[in-house]
Amino acid sequence: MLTSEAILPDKPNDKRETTLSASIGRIHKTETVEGTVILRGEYANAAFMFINDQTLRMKLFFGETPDLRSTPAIVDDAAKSTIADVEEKEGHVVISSPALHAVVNPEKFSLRLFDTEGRLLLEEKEIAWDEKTKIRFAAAKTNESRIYGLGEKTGFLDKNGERYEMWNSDVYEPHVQDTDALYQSIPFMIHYEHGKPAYGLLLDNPGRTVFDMRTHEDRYTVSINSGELDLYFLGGPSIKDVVKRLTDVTGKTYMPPMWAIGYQQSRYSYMNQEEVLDIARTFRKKGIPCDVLYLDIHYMDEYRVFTWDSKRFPKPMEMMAELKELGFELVPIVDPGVKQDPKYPVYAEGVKNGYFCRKLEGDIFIGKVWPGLSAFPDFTDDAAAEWWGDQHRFYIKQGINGIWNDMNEPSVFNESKTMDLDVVHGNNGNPKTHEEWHNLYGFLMSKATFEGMKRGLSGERPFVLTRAGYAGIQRYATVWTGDNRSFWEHMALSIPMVLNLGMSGIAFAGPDVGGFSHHSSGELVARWTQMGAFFPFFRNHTMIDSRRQEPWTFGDQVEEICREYIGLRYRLMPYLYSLFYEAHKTGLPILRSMIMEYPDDRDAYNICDQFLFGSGILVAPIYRPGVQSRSVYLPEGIWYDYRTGERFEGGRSVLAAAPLDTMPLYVKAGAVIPEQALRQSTGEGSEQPARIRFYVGAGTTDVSPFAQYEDDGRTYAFEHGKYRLREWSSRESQEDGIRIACDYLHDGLDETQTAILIIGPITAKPVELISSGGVEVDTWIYDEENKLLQVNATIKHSFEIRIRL
Ligand code: MIG
Repeated sequence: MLTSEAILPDKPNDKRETTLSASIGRIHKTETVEGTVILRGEYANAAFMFINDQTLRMKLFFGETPDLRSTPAIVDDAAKSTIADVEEKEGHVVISSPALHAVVNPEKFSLRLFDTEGRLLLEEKEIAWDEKTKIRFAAAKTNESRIYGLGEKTGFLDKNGERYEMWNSDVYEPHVQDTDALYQSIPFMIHYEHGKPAYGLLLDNPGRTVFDMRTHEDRYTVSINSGELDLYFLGGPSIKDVVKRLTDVTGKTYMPPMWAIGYQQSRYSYMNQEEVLDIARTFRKKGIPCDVLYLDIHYMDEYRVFTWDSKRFPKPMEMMAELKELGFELVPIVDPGVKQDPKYPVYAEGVKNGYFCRKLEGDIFIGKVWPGLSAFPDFTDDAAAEWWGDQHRFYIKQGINGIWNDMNEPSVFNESKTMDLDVVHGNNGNPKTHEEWHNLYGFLMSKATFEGMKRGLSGERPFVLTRAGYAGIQRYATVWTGDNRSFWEHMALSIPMVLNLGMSGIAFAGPDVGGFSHHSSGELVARWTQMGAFFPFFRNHTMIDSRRQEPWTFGDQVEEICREYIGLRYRLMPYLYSLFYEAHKTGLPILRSMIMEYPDDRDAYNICDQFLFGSGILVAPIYRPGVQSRSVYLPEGIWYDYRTGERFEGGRSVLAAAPLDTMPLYVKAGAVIPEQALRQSTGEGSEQPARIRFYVGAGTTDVSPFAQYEDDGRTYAFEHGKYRLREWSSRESQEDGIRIACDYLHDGLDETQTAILIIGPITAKPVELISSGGVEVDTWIYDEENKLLQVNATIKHSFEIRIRL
C-alpha cells in the first residue's frame, strides 16, 4: 500500500508532454509504387495505401522504401491494397478512393480526410518526433467530440478527456480510473460528433503507446514509444460502419461452439476431481442451467502445463466421462510459463528445439511465475507456435474442447512485471524486441492455442478464453476482463468496459460475474447474475480464499433469482446465438451502447448504466445495493416491458420497479425474438416447438428484420452450408393489418419445423389469418387477456401470414 508519501510536492510529472522537434516538412516528390502513394518530405516520408475504399493506411518512414509488412493483428486480406487515385488540385495532393479523399498540403505536410460528400472527417494537427522512435500524431477534436473504443479501459463510455496507455499489464490493484493500462491493448478509437460522420483510427503498434484525449482541448494525440507509426483511418459514416470496417482489417469474432455461450462456473480453484463432480451434480440437482466448469491452476502437477496433479485428479478420464454425461464441458487454465525442469518433457523439448524466448546473446529468458523459474514460448515463430498448439492434444484426448489462457501479458513476478524488454522474438526471421511487440504476446499465445485446438479437434469448434490481447484477438479468443473485485462499482464499471471492447471489435467478452477478489454478497451475486445473463461471456469466477460464489451459496432467494435469469439466457439462446453469428459475419458487437444504436440521440452519448442486447432488447441492470427502482432511458420508439407487456413511448426516462428478483428489461416494438424452451445445457435436446415472439406496434415505422441463425452448434459444417438463416419481420398498415413474414436466406438444414408464433399486442381478436408460401397454420388462438395471438404452425420455407384485424 502506498501512503501520502507517494504524492511528493516535488514529484516530477512524468506524464507531461515533451516538445518534439522534427516533422515531415515540405513534400518535394509524389510517386506511386504498386498502388502505394509515397510522399517524400524534407525530414521523413509517408506511404499511403487504400486497404479498401473506406480504409486508408498511412505509414511514416525514414529510409528509401517503406516496410509495408503488418503485424499479425491485420488480416491477410487487408494487405492487398486497392488502387488509389492521385492528383494535384489547387496546390494540394489529393489521394482518393471512391469513398475517401486525403488532402495533403505539400508546403508543410498536413493532412485532412474527407468523405465523398465533402464532409471533413479528420484533420491532422501534428506528426512529430525527437528521436526517430518517439513519434506523436495529433488530430483535431472539440469539446463536443465523443471518443469510443480503446479496448479494455476503466472509466465511462465516452473517453474524451481521458488518457490511456497501451501496455498489457497484470494489474492486481483495483481497477479504478487511474489504472489505465490493463491486460488488453486495443490501440483503436472512434471519433464521433453529433450530426457529423464518425471515423476510426487504428494504430498498429504493439509496443507501449499512449492515446491522450486530455492534455489538449483542441486535439488528441497518439504517441508511440518504439517501432513505427502505422495508422489506419477508417471511414463511417455511422459508428456501426466504423466497427465493421475495423473488423474488416483486424478480423471478425470466431464462431464459438454454442456451449461456450452458456452459463459457466469457475473458482480459483476447484481443488480436486470430487469437488468438480460435486459442483456439476449440484447444478443438475438444483436445476440451474450450466454448460462449463473451469479448472484453475491447482489441477496441474506443480503448475506444469499439460500435466495433471495425480493426487487431486487421479482419474481425469472418469471425471470427464461423468461431466459429459451430465452435459458439461471442462476448461482448464494454461499459462505460458513452462517450468524450468530438465526432467519435464515440455521444457526439455522447448529448449532442444529453440522454442523459448531468448536474449540476443542467446540465453533463454527465465522468469518467475507459479511453477517457479520458467521459460516462455516464443509464439512469434511459427514452429514454436505450432509446437505449443499441438501440446493441447494432451487435453483433447481427455475430451476437453476449451482452453483458458491466463498470465499471458506475459505476467512475470519481477520488478517490470513482464518479460525483459531486450528479449528478441524471432518472428520467422524478422526479429522484434519484446519492447516493440509486448502487446502481441497474449494474442499470439491464444492464436497458437486456437489453431492447435482446431487442428486437434478435427471438425469441432474450440473455445479459447484469454486475459491478454491486442487488436484482432477476437479472431482467436474470448476476452474476460481479469481480476476485478466483488465491488458494486466493478459491476457498474464492467458495462462501459465491455461496450467499448465491443466497439473495438471484440464482441465476445465479459467480466468475472460476482467479482473475483474480495467477498461477494448474495445481493451482489443476484444483481450481477441478472446482468451477466445478457453479457456475451457469462462466467462466475472468484478468488482463492474468498467466500464461495456458486449461485446456491446465499440462500433460497438468491438461488432462485440466479436460476431464473440464467434460465432466461437459455430461453433466449436462439436470439443470442444469432447475434454471435452476426458478430462473426459483420463484426458488430452483441452488447451495444445506446449511442451505437441511436446515434442521433444527443442524450445517449455517455449512457453506460444500461445497454442494448442486440438491437431489440434493452437491459437496465441494478448496480447498487438496496435499490428497488431505477430510471431507465428509453430512446425514441415504442417499448414493452418484457415481463408485463406494458407499453411505453420512448424519447424519455421512465421509473422502473426493480425489487431484488427483477431487472428491468424492455423490448422494442418491431423486434422479433426467437426463443426456445428452457434447458439445462445448450446441448440438451427438447421436444418443444420453437417459439418466435413478434413485438408489433411500431406502426408504419420501418423496422429491420431479425436474422435468425441455426446450425449444429458444435462443428464447422456451417462453413460448408449446413446452416439455416431466416429473416423474421412484421409490417403494419391501415389497409392490410399486420403481416408477419419469414424469409429463408439460406436453408442448409432442410427440416420442417413446428413453431409457435406469438404476435402482439393486438387489441382485438383478428378476423382472419391468410397465409401464403411455405407455412401451414395448424391452429390459432387469441389470448384476450394478454392481447396476444398464438399461431401454431408448421414451417417449411419462406412464408407470409396476413392478420386481418
Ligand atoms: O495471479 O490462476 O486473473 O482469474 O484465477 C493469479 C489463478 C493468477 C489470475 C487470473 C485469475 C485466476 C488466477 N490468476
